[in-house]
Amino acid sequence: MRTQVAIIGAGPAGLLLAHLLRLRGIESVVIEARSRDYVEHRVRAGVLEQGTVDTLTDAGVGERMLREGLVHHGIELRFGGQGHRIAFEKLVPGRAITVYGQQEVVKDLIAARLEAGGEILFEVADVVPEEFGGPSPQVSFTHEGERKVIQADFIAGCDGFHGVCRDTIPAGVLTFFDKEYPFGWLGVLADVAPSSEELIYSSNARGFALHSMRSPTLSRFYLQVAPDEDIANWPDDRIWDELAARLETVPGWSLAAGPVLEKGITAMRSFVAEPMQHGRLYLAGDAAHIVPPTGAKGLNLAAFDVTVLTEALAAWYASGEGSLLDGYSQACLRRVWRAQHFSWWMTTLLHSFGSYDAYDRRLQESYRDYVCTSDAASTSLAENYVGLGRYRSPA
Ligand code: RFL
Ligand code: PHB
Repeated sequence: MRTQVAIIGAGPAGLLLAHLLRLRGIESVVIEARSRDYVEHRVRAGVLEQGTVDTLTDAGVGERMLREGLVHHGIELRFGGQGHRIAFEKLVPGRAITVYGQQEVVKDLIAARLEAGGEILFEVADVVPEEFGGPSPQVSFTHEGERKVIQADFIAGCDGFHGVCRDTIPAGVLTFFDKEYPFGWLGVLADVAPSSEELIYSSNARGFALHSMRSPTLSRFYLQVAPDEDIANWPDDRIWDELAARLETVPGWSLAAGPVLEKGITAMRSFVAEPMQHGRLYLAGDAAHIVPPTGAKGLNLAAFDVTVLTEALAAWYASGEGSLLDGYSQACLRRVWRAQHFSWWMTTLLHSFGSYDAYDRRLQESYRDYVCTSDAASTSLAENYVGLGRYRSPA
């Protein structure tokens, strides 16, 4: 099999890259370890920045998102028995977020690719990116019981944090930056109308809770839990009791409960691999960097990486000009690090840390008070949350 770009991973990064490349007349083959059904039903992110919405819309895959996505002009923070709205329309006029499930983005991208006659090979195994140090990289893998090889000009490693691409880069080439947090998130999808029009990020002595949503009839929640927590310890009644205890902190507000459709626990981690490329292998999305979900940045960063990579590959195919490809990592990392800082900062602001002493807790309270009462501090939160335009390294 021969193609121009071999794309490993059919998450948002790999699928969007394949779609953007096709719009530029560049061929690719996407290979994915899981089944189509699995990737289309994996519940994950929900918040799209304006820039991500614009990218999907401009690429012709935003029609359902524009119809079904929920546009939000603010979020609520709840601390100390009070709610405080971060009003995007006032602090960052003209910018908003769209709440639309990641698996819906994935479904839309898969549908667009298959409709255009593009190829996605699902349920591949033993994937090995090879020869990317030279001009003729290839990817070998097993599909339908047969060993196969894709020969390509370039390999895009879009295989997520636990993928194989990053680890095939020779030792010593990459530098890793890593931080683990002393908690995880228990995520819950519930068949109940949201109790709030906007997202609520709430924190009290019991810990952090987030009320999000997927549609007018589906709610999404997260609870801070121990990093090694066993989901078996969280029967549905306990989840609703704990959500109520952490969210019903504002007088007169109550949480509606309903059937739990899905629940799972995710560890919280920050990670960056630098540079995001080696030879003709380019890492994009979670394969290169992850953030704790508190700032809702992971999917948005993945979308940004692949727009940069598309432009660089298009320039190379148009004229053989390689400077954008050489500068790919640098062009992405400035935004990556802004999102790293923002996600760490939101996480630190909103969670309970067992290691905190009385002094640390007073500092955290002071910062929460500042964010809720200073326009300068809440504008900083708002502009990072909605996403910083086309924030990238100067050429
Ligand atoms: P993905 O989505 O992990 O896709 C990688 C794909 O590669 C496949 N794969 C392989 N395929 C072939 N060969 C191999 N050897 C392979 N190994 C793996 C995998 O099966 C998979 O299909 O990475 P990608 O495309 O970079 O996308 C990144 C996003 O998924 C991620 O950053 C976000 O989900 C993070 N995130 C959020 N991001 C936001 O922007 N806004 C949010 O509101 C938000 N909330 C969240 C989140 C992530 C969460 N979890 C579960 C980690 C909330 C949560 C709870
Ligand atoms: C979600 O709806 O899944 C979601 C929203 C906001 C976050 C993280 C996840 O910060």
